[in-house]
Amino acid sequence: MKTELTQEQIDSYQENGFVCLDGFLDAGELETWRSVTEDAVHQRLSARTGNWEKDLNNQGNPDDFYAQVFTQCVRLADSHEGMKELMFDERLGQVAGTLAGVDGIRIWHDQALIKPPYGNATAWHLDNPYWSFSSRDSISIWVALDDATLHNGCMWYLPGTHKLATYENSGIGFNMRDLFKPYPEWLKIEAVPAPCKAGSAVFHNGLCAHGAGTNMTPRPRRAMTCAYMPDGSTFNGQKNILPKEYFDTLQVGDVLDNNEQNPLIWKK
Ligand SMILES: O=C(O)CCC(=O)C(=O)O
Ligand SMILES: [Fe+2]
Repeated sequence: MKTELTQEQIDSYQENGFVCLDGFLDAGELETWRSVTEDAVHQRLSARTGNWEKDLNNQGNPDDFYAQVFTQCVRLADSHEGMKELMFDERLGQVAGTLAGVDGIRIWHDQALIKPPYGNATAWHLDNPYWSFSSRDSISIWVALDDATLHNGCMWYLPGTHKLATYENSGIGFNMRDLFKPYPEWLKIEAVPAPCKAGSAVFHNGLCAHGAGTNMTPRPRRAMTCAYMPDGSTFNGQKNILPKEYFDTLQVGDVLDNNEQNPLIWKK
């Protein structure tokens, strides 16, 4: 794992709200991430229906637009030991924390995102407004398990929007342009694609606008991702991925420091 960061990469992340680290995983690590992700996704989908192949292709209602954006599996580390080992790697927290300029990193949630062959585009959106904490320093890693290209739905960003975004959000719906309703001035910003080789990692700020194109190939575009919360972040009242029993114990303003729910994977 290539964990060294140049000052230029850190500055670029801070300025643009995203940065691509080419060759983040070596060939052996990439193989491990691929097989662990595949196993964890199959396990999760078979737990859902007992037939992962059907589920992989027909998530929920197959006619739903969103089912064909990607197969989405959240919090795989909760139930898969191999994924837990990958996600709890302190080095991931160190790279994320160094880019974000924070002293500690907790896992918000991991997430496998597999855009199917000829799958729909991922509409422009912000991540942090979905989550149960509000931080201008939240950060996610997006690891390409296949080469991510302009053809198969690589990530795209609106640079600098992490500095402008409020917590208003449009959700991820059918319309690519919905995010521009609360932020019409962003229509003037030129989007930047982040194509990268398999094994590369793209990091983005949870308030940086991003989306992905249609997959115009007959192969899936697989990514394994994890969203991180800066240590010390506080509860904002939203449930998101928190289990009900834990959510019910929280008051707005409480520090989210439960290591079962949000493991601290790195501290400066
Ligand atoms: O993989 C995609 O198409 C979208 C990923 C995304 O929105 C994210 O990682 O926050
Ligand atoms: Fe996102």
